[in-house]
Amino acid sequence: MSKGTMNKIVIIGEGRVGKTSLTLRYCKGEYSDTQESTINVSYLEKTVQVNETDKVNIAIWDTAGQEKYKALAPMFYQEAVCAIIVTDITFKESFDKVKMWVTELTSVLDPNKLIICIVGNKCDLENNRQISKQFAQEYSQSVGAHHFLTSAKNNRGVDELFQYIEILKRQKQKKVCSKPLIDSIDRKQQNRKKPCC
Ligand SMILES: Nc1nc2c(ncn2[C@@H]2O[C@H](COP(=O)(O)OP(=O)(O)O)[C@@H](O)[C@H]2O)c(=O)[nH]1
Ligand SMILES: [Mg+2]
Repeated sequence: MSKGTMNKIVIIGEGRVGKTSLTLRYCKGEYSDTQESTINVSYLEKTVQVNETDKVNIAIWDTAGQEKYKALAPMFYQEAVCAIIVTDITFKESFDKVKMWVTELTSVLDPNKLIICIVGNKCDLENNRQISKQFAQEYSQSVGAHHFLTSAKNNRGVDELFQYIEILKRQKQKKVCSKPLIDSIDRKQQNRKKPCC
């Protein structure tokens, strides 16, 4: 069995959107309606068996979401393979800073390697929805991000989100790895075209 690598995932978004709840739901299978505010940064790990031979270790870095986290920005983001930007579908202002986060993330991390997911959490509160699915989906696409709907409360879409991140990560790695391979194939072909002697 392979030893497994560590994948850093950062989870960002406004306060009270459900960042900590999603992290706890995924890593510990726990949920609380009276989840206390996170102070500064917290960190949880989970080992996921991807198939019979592969497992991955995921480290989720959770923030307080307030201005405080800005001071940590570059170090906080460093080496993240994925950023999850959480919004609350019942609170449209939770989408206001999404663009700023995308800009900040892509200025610190290589956009070719980074996976960005924009999550609409609290989808159990469909009747109070303020952010349309179509808007969130189109916006996510326009910034090269992937859109997901979750409910940490009802445990909907949470495992799927993290499973999908693993699939996206593998796809990205293949693309990044295949580029030099394509370059080298190109070079070989060019060399072949050269007239001999
Ligand atoms: N209805 C509903 N409430 C949620 C959900 N996720 C989190 N909450 C609640 O929203 C509040 C803020 O959650 P929390 O995880 O602390 O948000 P954070 O500040 O972004 O970390 C808490 O009262 C949670 O119980 C969800 O999926 N559905
Ligand atoms: Mg929190």
